[in-house]
Amino acid sequence: MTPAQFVQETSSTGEWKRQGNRFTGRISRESSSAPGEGPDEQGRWPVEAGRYRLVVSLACPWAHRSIIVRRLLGLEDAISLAVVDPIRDERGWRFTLDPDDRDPVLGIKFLSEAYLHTDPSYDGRVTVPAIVDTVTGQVVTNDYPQITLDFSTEWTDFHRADAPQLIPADSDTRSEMDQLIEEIFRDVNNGVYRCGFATSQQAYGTAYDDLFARLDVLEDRLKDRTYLLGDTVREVDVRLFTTLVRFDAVYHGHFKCNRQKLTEFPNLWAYARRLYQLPGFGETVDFDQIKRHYYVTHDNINPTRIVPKGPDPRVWTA
Ligand SMILES: N[C@@H](CCC(=O)N[C@@H](CS)C(=O)NCC(=O)O)C(=O)O
Repeated sequence: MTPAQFVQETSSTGEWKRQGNRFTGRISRESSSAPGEGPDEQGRWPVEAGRYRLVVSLACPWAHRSIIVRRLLGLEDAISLAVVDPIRDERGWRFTLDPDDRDPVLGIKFLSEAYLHTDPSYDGRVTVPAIVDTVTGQVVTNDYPQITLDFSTEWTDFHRADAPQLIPADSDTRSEMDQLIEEIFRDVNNGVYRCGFATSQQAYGTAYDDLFARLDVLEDRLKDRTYLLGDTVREVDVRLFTTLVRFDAVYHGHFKCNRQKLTEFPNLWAYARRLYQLPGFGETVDFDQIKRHYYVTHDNINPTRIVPKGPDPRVWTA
């Protein structure tokens, strides 16, 4: 069998099995802690503007969700943003885009410092997005699916006046969204990684079939809808967008998701461009960092680390 990019997350039959999220703290309106204090007895950190730092890579689709939602809800002043270098070295994510290679607020050079400060025995992958508490230096959460939901529900006091309702209030629509989120995570968001990190032909083939079967369903769904749940942008649209925007630039070639390009699905392509042109979406996309991250960092898949020149990003705005 070929060597895996991430050995500990690869099954004996070559399937990619993503690690769990180690830090699952919540910043909650219900917290009984006072400002500046740590989590209450139920593990809930207090909502406090200016206290927490969201650490992201602009390349990472999971982090990209949190960047878009923070922007859509107008939380830029309440939750500050730290951006890591898209290229990890053997010590992981680093703050080499900042002066002195150090995050100016947290004072650290590597995200791993915050992980190990919080749990000295941590030996998993150090991942973004992560929310770090600037008072204690601890990682509150790297639980990416919950981070954006909590931005919507727990930070309402700091939302901008016309913030979109990313989570539907109506319970039927909410259930429909939750089911879509699950299917899209399994087959599309994580599906492209299941293709790219598979180390057996069979595991790759299954992931590829699941991915394109799901894209076919979504293509059909979008024939008479502006967004996945109708006329309003929802959390699920953000989650699908961050995979679609990387599709032709990275997943089609690097991860071998190549039955079709995104541009060859008429409805999905029109939908992705519609989102791209909304405030908060296209302006947060950095194709250069996206391509350099994947093609340079996954050197088991791309040992030469050559970054492809195409595709031309101007198709997104044409
Ligand atoms: N926290 C999740 C998802 C976030 C994630 O995978 N982020 C990637 C970047 S897209 C990362 O930080 N990877 C670090 C690494 O592989 O060492 C996980 O552990 O799989």
